[in-house]
Amino acid sequence: MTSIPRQLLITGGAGFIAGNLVHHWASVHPGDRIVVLDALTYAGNRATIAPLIDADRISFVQGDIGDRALVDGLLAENAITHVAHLAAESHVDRSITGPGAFLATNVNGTFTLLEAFRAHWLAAGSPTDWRFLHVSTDEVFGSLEPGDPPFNETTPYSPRSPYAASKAASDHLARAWQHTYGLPVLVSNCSNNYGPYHFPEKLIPLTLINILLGRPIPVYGDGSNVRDWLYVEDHCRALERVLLGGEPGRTYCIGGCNEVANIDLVQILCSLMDELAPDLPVRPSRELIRFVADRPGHDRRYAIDATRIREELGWEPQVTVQEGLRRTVSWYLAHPGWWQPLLSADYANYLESQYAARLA
Ligand code: NAD
Ligand code: TDX
Repeated sequence: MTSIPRQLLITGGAGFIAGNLVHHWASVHPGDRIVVLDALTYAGNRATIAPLIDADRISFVQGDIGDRALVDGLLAENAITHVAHLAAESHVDRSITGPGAFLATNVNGTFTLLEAFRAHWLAAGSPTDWRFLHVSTDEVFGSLEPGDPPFNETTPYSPRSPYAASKAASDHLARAWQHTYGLPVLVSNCSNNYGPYHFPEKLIPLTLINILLGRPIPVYGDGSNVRDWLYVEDHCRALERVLLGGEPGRTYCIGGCNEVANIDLVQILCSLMDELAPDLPVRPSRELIRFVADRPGHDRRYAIDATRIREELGWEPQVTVQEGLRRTVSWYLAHPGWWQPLLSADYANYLESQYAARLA
């Protein structure tokens, strides 16, 4: 374990996973100083961490990870010793219609952050207990067919969407900065997350909100594509283990061991909503399911073998998919004040651009 107290920079902290990580870290390590850097793109929501900002438990800086002067100042002024880098463009469908932002943030933004942290680390005399955790995805490994063994840390990279390619590029940069400059960098590759504060463009929150609004639930293709679902708090606990106990230069695969076909997942969500939501415009909710045109290049299946992080760092998921989905449904039902403001004109335009043709 690295020394305390730590000054931790969390990039993308107004987003889904990093927002959960901010809450987790503030509660488990109250002595650490937490600084969040987030550009507040469409996916960033200050409300996710507002109680911590307003209570002066964390510092919030609105800005771009690609702004070198801003990042240099922030690292120096806050004497940052640890970075958890999660800021990214994260949605595969958006990467298909507009890949430019993915290269700007995921590739160039990560490059800028690595260079800024390297200069800051060198100026401090290259401390051995500082850390930079680059958070990535299982999508860099490509697509599995049914029966293939799950991805692990030795699986060759084979990204197939613009999003996955941009994340793969950033993973290579992170590892190269460790190998060449000795920067204490760690990389993690995780499977699909779900839970509170998830932006309603992704399958699970989109399904829940469409059910609440009585809108069609779009299932791509025949719904047989498989994802390995991990409750976001389990991911946060894994990131904590990697940041504090992982070996620089090493990669850790993180996954839920919860492979579910999309159509089965949507059916479970419909049943949970029918059970837990008091008033629904359409009941049973499964009547809203529509099979629509497939995502171009849609990866068939993802699955992670998390043996390394279990054996070396003692992590394993604590929340089953049944329990996690129930918690997630309950959270969205209890927090309309979080998600209703997200249903803006921009969001409506996004849905229109994605689904108008597919649902016609
Ligand atoms: P998200 O889209 O919910 O949040 C991303 C955050 O980054 C937003 O708050 C956004 O405002 C911020 N951001 C975007 N561009 C920025 C920039 N240039 N400068 C500063 N901030 C910027 O994403 P997420 O789903 O929480 O994913 C977080 C990270 O975890 C990403 O790196 C993603 O690749 C990785 N990941 C996600 C999943 C998943 O299932 N969601 C799984 C594995 C890995
Ligand atoms: O409306 C939909 N209908 C549908 O069938 C949407 C939005 C998705 N899908 C399918 C596509 C996928 O097979 O559901 C599955 C999950 O889709 P997303 O929620 O968009 O996630 P995915 O593309 O698997 O990527 C997610 O997990 C890996 C995150 O968005 C990435 O950031 C992460 O790296």
